[in-house]
Amino acid sequence: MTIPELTDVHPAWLPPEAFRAIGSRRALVLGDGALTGTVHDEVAAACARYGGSAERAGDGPFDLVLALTTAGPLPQVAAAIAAEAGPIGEEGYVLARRDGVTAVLASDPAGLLYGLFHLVRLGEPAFGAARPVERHEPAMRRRMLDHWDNIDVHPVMGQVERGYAGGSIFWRDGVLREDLTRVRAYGRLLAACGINAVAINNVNVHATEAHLLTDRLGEVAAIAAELRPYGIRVHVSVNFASPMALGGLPTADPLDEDVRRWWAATTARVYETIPDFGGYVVKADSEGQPGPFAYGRSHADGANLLAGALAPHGGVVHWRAFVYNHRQDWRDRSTDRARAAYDHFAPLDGSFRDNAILQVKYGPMDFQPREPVSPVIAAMPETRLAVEFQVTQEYTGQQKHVCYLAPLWRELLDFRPWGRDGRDVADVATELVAVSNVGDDAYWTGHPLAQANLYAFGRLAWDPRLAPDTVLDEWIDLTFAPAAEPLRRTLHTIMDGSWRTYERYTAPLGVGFMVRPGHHYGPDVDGYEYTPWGTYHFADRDGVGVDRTRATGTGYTGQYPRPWSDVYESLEQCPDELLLFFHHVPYGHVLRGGATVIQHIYDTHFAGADEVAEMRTHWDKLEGLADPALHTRVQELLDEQLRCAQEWRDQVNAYFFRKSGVPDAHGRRIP
Ligand code: GCV
Repeated sequence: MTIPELTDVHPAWLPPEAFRAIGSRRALVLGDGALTGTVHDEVAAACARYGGSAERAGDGPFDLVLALTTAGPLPQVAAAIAAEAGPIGEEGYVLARRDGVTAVLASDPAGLLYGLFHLVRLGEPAFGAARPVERHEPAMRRRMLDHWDNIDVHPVMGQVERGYAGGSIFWRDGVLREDLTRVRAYGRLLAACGINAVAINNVNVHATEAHLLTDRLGEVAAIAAELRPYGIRVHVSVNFASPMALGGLPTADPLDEDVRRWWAATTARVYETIPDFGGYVVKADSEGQPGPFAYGRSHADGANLLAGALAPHGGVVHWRAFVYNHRQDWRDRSTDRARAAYDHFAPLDGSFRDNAILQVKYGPMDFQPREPVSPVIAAMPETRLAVEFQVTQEYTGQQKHVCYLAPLWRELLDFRPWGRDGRDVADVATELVAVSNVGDDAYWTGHPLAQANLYAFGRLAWDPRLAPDTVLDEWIDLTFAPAAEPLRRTLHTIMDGSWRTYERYTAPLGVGFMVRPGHHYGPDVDGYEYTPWGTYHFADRDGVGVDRTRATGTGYTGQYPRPWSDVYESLEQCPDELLLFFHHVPYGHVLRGGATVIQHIYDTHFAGADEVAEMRTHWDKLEGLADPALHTRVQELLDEQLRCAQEWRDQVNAYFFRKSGVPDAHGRRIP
């Protein structure tokens, strides 16, 4: 296989330079299987560039051995390391260096591939001093990206729903792209950060895309062929009403025998074409998508129908828990969108088949920069759970703003629903899924620095205990290899705290939204206030926030186990950053941090916009240290981020000043 090299696309975290250390070695790659072949081809390509050699057999001497433990006979050093390491788990690998030989060993070829990319991350230090045996195994068995790509260009959403990096890398002008080299290069980038599954189309499955399941299956197979050499399985979003739309049946009732037979036969055909097909993703009874409610059936009935069709082939269904009433009456204060997923799904715990995975957004609302962790995560001990993140920055600056999301994700993964001594979200989830931020843009992600979010998602799905700044360091070292120190320092200065900066200049204290309706970019404090979408802040002249308490509000706090049900219920204990998510308070309410709510709003909005101005100054100083085109692109985007942050600052401050009449304690200008 030729290693994909693209001249018109930024190499992201795999520039040729990242392979220098490996490419100058005498390497042996041992073992069978297609992925072992990929490992060999990667090493051989690096060696062709940097003067090393890559063998598949021979006596050596070798200074790098990448081998399956089942391959024989292993060189002596590798055999000794294998004996010391003992059994190695699925997709895992061990790494050690002794007697001048660096060895990566795995029991399956996928592990070898991940081990190779670990060597790439280490670079020259992998070939320096002796290293004891290190074991690496993924925390999550599936580490998946969902693409919200359409085949056709949607009149409102464009081609990629909530995509900020151009068109789809899969389709163009309504047909599969002729040259899929970029898809293969994408697979390579994903494998290098640990991703092993991709759902290729939007969860809102429109008429054209529904056909990927049947007469356009060849396109799925072609994409799968590009991703397979990098260990990535392809999944497809399906429309629950497919038996009617594609099969001509009068119903899509999950308990109907003909419907069952249709899904079984259709799924069997999928597997005849793509034997390693991953499975289906379903958004049902949500934002206009069809689902089991139409037939008076439950979501377990719906999910189990598809799980049943997939089970004989080893596939899985990802069934999304994002189910709520998007036609709510804003006058009705008793309906609370935040409650919806728990109310629908918690009673169904234990009734899903083994190969049905409930995919839950990290928060109860919708990918806001600050939300409490979804209570569904603690409520379904008998159900396999995937937690869903949003790498695409729908609500976090749309890849025009720098917003490094790993610190947010780490907070979510570290959250302990049962309190200090209980398990955390990373322990409870069996999988992590995220909406991809990639398109046909020359930097993959629109904003060049948004690449770091994609990289960090993969790394955290592999190891949720990694520190965000360590992951950022990895990304910097690979992407800007070799990274000059001022560049590294400045990127940290700009990116480490960028999510908190974004939070400061947008909706305050966890209340969320306040974005322009529809496209969700930029401020509009009342944009959603009198709409059916269920995303309100209830600001009036006296106060702001949503009362979700049991005592006087919607009762949402009761969906959490102790201690959080009590902590969130209590005005005194509720964390400041979530105060307005849980409570409606007067503007003069004093936060745990000491400021009043209104003064906090003013202070954070002034501070957030100032921080963006500082980012801009820091970035300017890098001229000459980063690639000129990349430097200019980031500079232009920082101009836009600054403009937008100032707009947020002024709108939010002016809005609350006008509502409350309370002046800023520091006398700053509020328009
Ligand atoms: C794909 C939000 C987004 C929608 C998205 C939906 C979902 O509402 O704005 O574009 O639909 O989430 O996650 O299904």
